[in-house]
Amino acid sequence: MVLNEVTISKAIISKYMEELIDNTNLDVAIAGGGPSGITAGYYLAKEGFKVALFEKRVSIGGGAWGGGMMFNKIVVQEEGKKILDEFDVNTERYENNYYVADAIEMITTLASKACKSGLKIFNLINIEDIVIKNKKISGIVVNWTAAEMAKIHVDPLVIKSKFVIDATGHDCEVVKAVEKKLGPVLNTETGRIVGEKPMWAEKGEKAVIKNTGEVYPNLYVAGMAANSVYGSYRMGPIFGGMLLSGKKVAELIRERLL
Ligand code: 48H
Ligand code: FE2
Repeated sequence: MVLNEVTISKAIISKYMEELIDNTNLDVAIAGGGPSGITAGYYLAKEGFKVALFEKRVSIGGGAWGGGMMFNKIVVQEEGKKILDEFDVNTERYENNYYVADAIEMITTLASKACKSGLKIFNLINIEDIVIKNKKISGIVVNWTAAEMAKIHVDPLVIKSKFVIDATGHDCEVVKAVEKKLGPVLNTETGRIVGEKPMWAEKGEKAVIKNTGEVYPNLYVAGMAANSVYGSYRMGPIFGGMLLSGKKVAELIRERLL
């Protein structure tokens, strides 16, 4: 077979464009491909909803790749282990209720299962703003990460979505965009982003589940972003809360979509 470089280029361009167009009208748009975003995407896609995840970096996995201080292991507790079991990620018991997993195995397995369940992942795309109509979120505003990095003024495109999940981690970028544009309209104590508290693993892990929810009409927050928005503690490299938060947000949105 004689390989034609132009055919290879055309295959990539046409397939990508086809999928991008197919994902311009979504049930759920997920901002951020860390463990909470991927988990949410997996459960929603498995239910048959039209869901796409947008990740600004080249690789998904967020803060999980480096484990704790670049020792690429993560810890989960009993409840978190149950989710890793569902995904078939190996865990090893460490003392009573602690389980250790390989960070690389966890991310690659979550990502693989999520893609196979029907989640469409777009990398290298930054969610820079949101669409708000009649005091409700109705879409996301996207642009190439490269455009943002190069600081070149290129106008973005819009993806329509019934629900949006901010799973952008510590920076809670989507919620930040809402606050910047509309002021104190959030479903928090102050109406604004309260800001993350220092390290307290036990409190942080409990809070992240509780904080997972709707922060503005049709905008949900999950994972570390939930603790930043509601002003709760950080928890360090224990990831059960991220997985459980991803599952919880999927369940909450599922109820709204049925
Ligand atoms: C598109 C974006 C944008 C944007 C950011 O940080 P993450 O891993 O987030 P979580 O919440 O799934 O997991 C948090 C965990 O990694 C962590 O940091 C923990 C447990 N910390 C505890 C502690 O004490 O520090 O992933 C977020 C992802 C990243 O991949 C970003 O690149 C991406 O979101 N992202 N994607 N558009 N505007 N902003
Ligand atoms: Fe972190």
